[in-house]
Amino acid sequence: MNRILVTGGAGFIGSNFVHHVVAHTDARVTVLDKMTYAASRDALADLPENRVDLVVGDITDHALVDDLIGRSDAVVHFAAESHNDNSLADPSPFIQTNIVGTFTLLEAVRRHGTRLHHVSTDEVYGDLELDDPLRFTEATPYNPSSPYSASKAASDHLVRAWVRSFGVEATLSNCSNNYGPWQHVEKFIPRQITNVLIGSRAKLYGAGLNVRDWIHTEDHSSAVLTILQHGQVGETYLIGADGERNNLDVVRRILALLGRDEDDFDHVADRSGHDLRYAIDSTKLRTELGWTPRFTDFESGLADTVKWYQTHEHWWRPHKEATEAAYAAKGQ
Ligand code: NAD
Ligand code: TDX
Repeated sequence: MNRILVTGGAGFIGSNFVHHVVAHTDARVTVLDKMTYAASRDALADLPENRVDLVVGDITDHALVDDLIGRSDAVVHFAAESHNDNSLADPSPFIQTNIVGTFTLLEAVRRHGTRLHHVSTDEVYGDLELDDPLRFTEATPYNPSSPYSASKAASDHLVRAWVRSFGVEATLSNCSNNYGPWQHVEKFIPRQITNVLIGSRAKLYGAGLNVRDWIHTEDHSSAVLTILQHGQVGETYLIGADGERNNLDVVRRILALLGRDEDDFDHVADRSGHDLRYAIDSTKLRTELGWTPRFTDFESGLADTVKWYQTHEHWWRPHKEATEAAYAAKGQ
């Protein structure tokens, strides 16, 4: 795999993956990214020009996608509309990018016989009770709750159908909640950190008892590269690092790291259809492909992330005001 096409490679997780590929392989990377509000050129800025190039374009553009895939040995597909709250406000771009975009890529890899890895989310499985002893596995039935997770579920089904019906050489992964540098301030952890940094208060949806299974984005990248290199075509792998925390605990930890009182947050309007708990059992990936996460100390990963936002205000500040205005309009 000398030439890898990374869709959505200017986003939070995609850009981390591009850095990971440059550091751990000899491959050349082409990023295909529409450069939506969620993309960042800065996140790719310090990469060697002879290893990485950026094509600004849309994954629903058949001709462009066909041309780029015809010149690639493998495609890693991160491009998506990724924020649940946005999907509740306007589902339309989620249908277009996440479903039609994935269909467009599938037709091109089918024509060219190109290896595909499809990046998805644990949200396709719906949610768990707080005291459910079982976690999500590759056998858990699909039960998505939001327009975002339903669009990702649809994209997963398309990939599986193209594997079975057309022999497309694809693998899939469903990962839990990522955190780390370059995550947009609309998402939970960056929103709370930057709220405190601008002198505002953290904002917790509902009672804050919802549980997310946090994984550092660098561990997500190493898992995706492992699956791309060693995964079995047609197989799905769940990616997780045993990082379950409820939102209230995470907010309190951020407040403590920034020297604020542990109750210095507001309870705001809950998300409609808010999933209660996600939890991943990643045994298959660990035992079959030998992957292990490296950033398993969530508290120290969170402390590093807080420091990163403290030193990158020039990057997130331009997005902060509009993001908060949109939340305020919804009572959040
Ligand atoms: P992000 O919103 O930060 O980045 C998405 C990127 O895709 C952006 O750079 C954007 O410009 C690009 N994009 C959007 N529409 C496009 C289009 N039509 N054509 C080309 N590019 C387009 O998202 P993220 O958090 O980095 O998520 C990346 C992938 O990982 C998504 O597929 C998401 O479903 C999946 N995922 C995310 C998480 C998480 O916790 N963030 C967890 C599991 C899986
Ligand atoms: O201000 C907030 N307050 C709050 O309590 C925000 C933005 C969120 N929350 C809650 C909602 C969730 O329970 O925090 C939790 C995490 O919220 P998000 O960061 O929006 O993530 P989530 O909805 O869990 O989805 C994320 O993980 C799975 C990513 O955004 C998805 O792309 C990924 O598929």
